[in-house]
Amino acid sequence: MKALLIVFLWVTAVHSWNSCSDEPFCDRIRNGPVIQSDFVFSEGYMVNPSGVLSELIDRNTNRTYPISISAYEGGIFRITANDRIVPRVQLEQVLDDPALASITLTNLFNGIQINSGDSYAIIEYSPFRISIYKNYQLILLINDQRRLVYNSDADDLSIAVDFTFTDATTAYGIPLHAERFSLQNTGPGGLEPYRLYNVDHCCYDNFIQDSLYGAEPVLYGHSIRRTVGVFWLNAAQTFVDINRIPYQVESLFVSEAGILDFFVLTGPTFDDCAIQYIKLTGPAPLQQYFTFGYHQSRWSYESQEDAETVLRQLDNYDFPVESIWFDVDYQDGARSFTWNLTAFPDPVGMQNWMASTGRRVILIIHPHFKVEPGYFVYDVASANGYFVKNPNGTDFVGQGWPGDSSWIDFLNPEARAYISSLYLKENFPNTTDNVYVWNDMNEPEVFDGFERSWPRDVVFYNYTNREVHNIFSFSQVKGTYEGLKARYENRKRPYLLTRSHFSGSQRYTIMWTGDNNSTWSHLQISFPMCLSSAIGGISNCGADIGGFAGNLTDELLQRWYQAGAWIPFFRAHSTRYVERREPFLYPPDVRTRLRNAMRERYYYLPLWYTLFYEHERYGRPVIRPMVYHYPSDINTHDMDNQWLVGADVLVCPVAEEGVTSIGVYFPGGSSEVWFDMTNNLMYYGIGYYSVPVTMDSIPVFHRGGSIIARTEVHRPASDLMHTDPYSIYVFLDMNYQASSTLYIDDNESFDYRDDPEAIYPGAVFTIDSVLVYRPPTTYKQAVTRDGTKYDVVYGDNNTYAAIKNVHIDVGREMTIEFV
Ligand code: NBV
Repeated sequence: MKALLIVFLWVTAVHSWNSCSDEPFCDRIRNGPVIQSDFVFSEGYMVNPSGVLSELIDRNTNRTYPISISAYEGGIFRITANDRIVPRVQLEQVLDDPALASITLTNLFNGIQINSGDSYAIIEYSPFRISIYKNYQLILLINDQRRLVYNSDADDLSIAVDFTFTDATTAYGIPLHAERFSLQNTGPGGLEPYRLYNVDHCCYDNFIQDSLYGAEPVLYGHSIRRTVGVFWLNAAQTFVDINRIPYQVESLFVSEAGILDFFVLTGPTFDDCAIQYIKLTGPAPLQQYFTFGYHQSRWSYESQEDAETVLRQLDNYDFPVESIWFDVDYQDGARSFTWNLTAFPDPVGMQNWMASTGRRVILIIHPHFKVEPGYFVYDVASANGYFVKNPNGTDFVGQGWPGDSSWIDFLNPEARAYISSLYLKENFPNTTDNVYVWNDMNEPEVFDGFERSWPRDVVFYNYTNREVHNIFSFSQVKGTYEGLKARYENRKRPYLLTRSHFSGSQRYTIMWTGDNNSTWSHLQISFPMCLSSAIGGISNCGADIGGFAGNLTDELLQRWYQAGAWIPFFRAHSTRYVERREPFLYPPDVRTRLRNAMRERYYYLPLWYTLFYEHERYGRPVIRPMVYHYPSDINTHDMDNQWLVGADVLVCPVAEEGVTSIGVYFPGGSSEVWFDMTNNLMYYGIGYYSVPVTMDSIPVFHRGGSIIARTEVHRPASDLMHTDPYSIYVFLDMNYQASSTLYIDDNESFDYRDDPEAIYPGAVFTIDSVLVYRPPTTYKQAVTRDGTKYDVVYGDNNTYAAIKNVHIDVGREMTIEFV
């Protein structure tokens, strides 16, 4: 008998996160009737060496705003219009002191033209509009749709501008969202705009425009011909609409407060734009070598015994690891800068023991402090007015880990300096030289607030939360970084992880994508999230390996480790509410695969280190979407399920269950060849290809024309690898050429900045093998500069020619010639 069951489902959206329609300022500007504004750029301008100053006149209100248009080095324009009526925050501290460029000015019929290098801006007086040109091509229109809004009433400080990327078919950037790399169309009647307002948004859904933990308001428009960027320097709640129409991307930025202040990154390539953005907001300083290894975390390792057992077990089972992370439970009643000495009877002993094994201790520190007279931080902060305030001037109190809590006003330099000083060894009891930091819950988060956030009218040093919300964490991590630097008397590079971030945070910290779920979908979304973060200036990004919330299958965990090994920040972390999942807890076959994934990471530590060094020096992101290096190949434009580490390593993770093959896109056309060194296979730049996969690994390919130096001796931690030999793999391109850079230094100090050619006494750099892929079949010997000869052997159907088990010193100038 068949039964027909009809089920009606009513799904009511649980709407706990604000979107534009819930925010009156945005609803009015974006969803209300479009009122074309009427601004005029005054002809009475003044010229200076790098720009023009004038007045912007709102003809509807007759208010005037001082406006400047200036050029910065490297192809960047900045437009700033300030407010005379209501003093407003200017975010100069976010910038890394970018250098101004010189301009020349030409008068036009209804405006002026400002030239800088190969770019120029045409400013039309009335109606006010700016057109940006690069190499005589129009690339961006500002206020073309006359959506410019500048509200200057005490109860409404909102601003808005429309941008039209006149040569663009896709849009990227404005992290952090749980979204594909290529942004979706939003617009009235369609999706809500992307929101930038730092909030704790645990276990977020995917493919949404909701805001998450951090905000980098930089948007890129891209076509096969060019990339153009807009960096919206505003720390207030902001909504961004994207409208992809044929050959153009229209965008509307709406902010709740702040001045009108934005930069145009004129490109013309993706690479140029990313570098221009880093010129403005600064590169991430090179982290210590150990930071690129594997990190073990969980909320929480609740006792010293627990933590020590975890590390011992990792060692017993031969898993390499760099650090153990201590979540809130190490503290005494969630008071920052204290220890729970019952659960951790000998923190110093524990730290020293971990140091003796080459491992670091990472401690969580929150921005909220227990309201408790007698707690030393509370006493100092409350007596000196270091906490953020209610509008009536009293300390703002909300619920945090320790119950009633108040939050440090990190925008107040004195308050920030006080907290910085607490990181000094003498002020942080029971800590040793072996401590680094993790700043959590710094959106900031308050348990009893709407969206777990503060009221907008909480008062900072100078401004309200409404105006500076998104730079709270930026200001905190600046203080933490400075505190750690002082703690180590400048000897060691600080290491710091933050959950919340803003443009420029990369100068102080690395970040992670917050509380994700242990699902395939969250594994998949972690790739575009970190790729977007990378073009938003923070390359050192990672997602909790295995996912934070929920239990997961062994298969998903293995795939997560395999993929995570190719994302900069490689840390397993989970909530206390899920089963323990340290790698040694699994059956032998799973353990082997997890270990292999981790070892793969360690083989490539020299690559990660080199790329982050180059990032600091040149500004390029470290992980890159395919479109970054193949901008004119339209197939790459929406691609985010595979990515490039640097320019030369192509990673194609398996992020679906039960898969036996995956489609890999090999870019570059007939001039490129990609090498699979696990299976000794070559793929030409042929487009999509179905590559077989097993549970044992994920496909990774090396670009012909590159060289990779791997460290292949298995060690418990990276500290123990510093004198290990390099194995060199040379992947010849179609012209039988290859070149790359390997960067080496002392792994922890700042000395590399003083002398790029520094010699590190005692350092040993040797090579134990050289494999040349796609070799001519005529090689017989390899001869070093000093005349030593080694026999060449051919491997696997002549896929490579090699010298193996050699010991060649490369600590001085060296050549190895295959003849
Ligand atoms: O400190 C506990 C967690 C932490 O494990 C996680 O990584 C953070 O994203 N933390 C959030 C606070 C959770 C508050 C409910």
